Amino acid sequence: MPIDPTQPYDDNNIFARILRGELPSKTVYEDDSALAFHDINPLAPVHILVIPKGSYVSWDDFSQKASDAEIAGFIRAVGKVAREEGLVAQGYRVLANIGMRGGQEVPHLHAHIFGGEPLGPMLA
Ligand code: IU
Repeated sequence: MPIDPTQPYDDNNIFARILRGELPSKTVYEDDSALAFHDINPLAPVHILVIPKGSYVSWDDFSQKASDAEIAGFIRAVGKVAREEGLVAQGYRVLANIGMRGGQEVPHLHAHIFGGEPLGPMLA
């Protein structure tokens, strides 16, 4: 069920619980500002989620409230994960779903990284 991106941050959303170590994830990368892990329902041979460590529901509040350091850290983490996964030479896709029409289901900002095969014009 897509979420309302203007809702207050829910400390018990699934990604908050992963960040606190209360739930497991297949982590591929972690630094001070971001965590990256394999999506449990991969839609491509490589499907990784990158999340900021700060408590942001969506791109909307992240882009307004996060510090420049948090934003830079998140963007750099996405690029680093793609490089470490060997995706750069063949290309890959970064996608963030935002709110109802974007189809966002988890109310903690996440960037999807897709790769490992030709992706076509758009993922459904
Ligand atoms: P969305 O952009 O909010 O629609 O994507 C949420 C993603 O989180 C989706 O691809 C799920 O498969 C993924 N996911 C996950 O990796 N682990 C979980 O425990 C849950 C969802 I819930």
